[in-house]
Amino acid sequence: MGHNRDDPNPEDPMLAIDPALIPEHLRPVIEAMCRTGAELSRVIAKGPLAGKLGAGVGENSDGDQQKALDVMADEMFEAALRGTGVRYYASEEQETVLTLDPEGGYALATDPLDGSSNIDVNVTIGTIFSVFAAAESAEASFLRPASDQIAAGYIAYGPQTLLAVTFGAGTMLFVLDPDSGSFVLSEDRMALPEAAKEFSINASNRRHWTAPVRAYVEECEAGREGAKGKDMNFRWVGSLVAETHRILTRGGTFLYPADARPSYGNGRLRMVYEVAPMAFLVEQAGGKATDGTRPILSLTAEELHERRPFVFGSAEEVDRIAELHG
Ligand code: FBP
Repeated sequence: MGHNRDDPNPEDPMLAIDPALIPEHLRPVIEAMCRTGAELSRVIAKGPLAGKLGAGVGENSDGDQQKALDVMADEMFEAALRGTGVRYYASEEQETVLTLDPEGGYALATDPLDGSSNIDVNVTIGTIFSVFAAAESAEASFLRPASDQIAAGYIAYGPQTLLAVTFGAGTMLFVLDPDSGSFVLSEDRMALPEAAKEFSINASNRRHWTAPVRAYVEECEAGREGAKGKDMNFRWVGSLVAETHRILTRGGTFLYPADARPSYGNGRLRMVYEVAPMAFLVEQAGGKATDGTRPILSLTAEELHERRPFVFGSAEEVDRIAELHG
């Protein structure tokens, strides 16, 4: 890094983010996430020139296929977070929690590479992370109310590399300047529009949906002739990070509900390192996030890799979905 972490200098061109914008105690953690995100974005930009990034290399603890880039990203974040004050490191790609620094004050959970089916097709993918104050054990650090998060963020690797991050006082947006290698603030308070014109759900699962989910999608499809009285557009990228960024920017709703497929009784997305951090970011931008009815931030994970139905976006729509469930 070439700079002293105890005395960060905002002018230092080696810093990946302006430390003045980050709570002091979390600076080394966020700096490591940014530096590694910038490195990863260079690998991703090379695509096939960097090797077979989308090649299957094994399975994670839950039987999901791991791609080469999933494993590479996990190794990079784990290595970068050593010495930053992170005591416990939990990753989608690792079955158990690692102790990085027994003296550290934080527990960080991450999906190091989200949207891996999009690696080979040059569509936005990302990194998601959630930070808690470390508790007396790894379990106690992560299996607690989602409202205990002290920070959450995503890095989106798309046409631009972006960081959205919250420390509980709004959601900030940074853009990676490829010339300087630093994340530069572009919005100090993202504001998720209250009303939506777009909805997102994997429609190929329609036959497996519950009645309330089907009813909501039918309302959206009915457009101005239906109960909504307005036309709605449909979008599905297949990368939670890309979907969240679009919705934070121009509103909309996202649903990955429970459905009738075997092993989809709680949807697909993981509570600790996908659902909870996105819920924190969305709520800090003025949106809502539920499991269909209950606010995600009021829920507590019981297992590290558990799944949770996830609905988020513009407040009006998320309320309507809860009403249909009621
Ligand atoms: P990964 O972490 O394995 O990439 O899975 C998560 C995810 O890709 C989300 O980013 C996305 O919203 C969802 O799965 C897509 O699921 P589906 O392929 O069922 O539409």
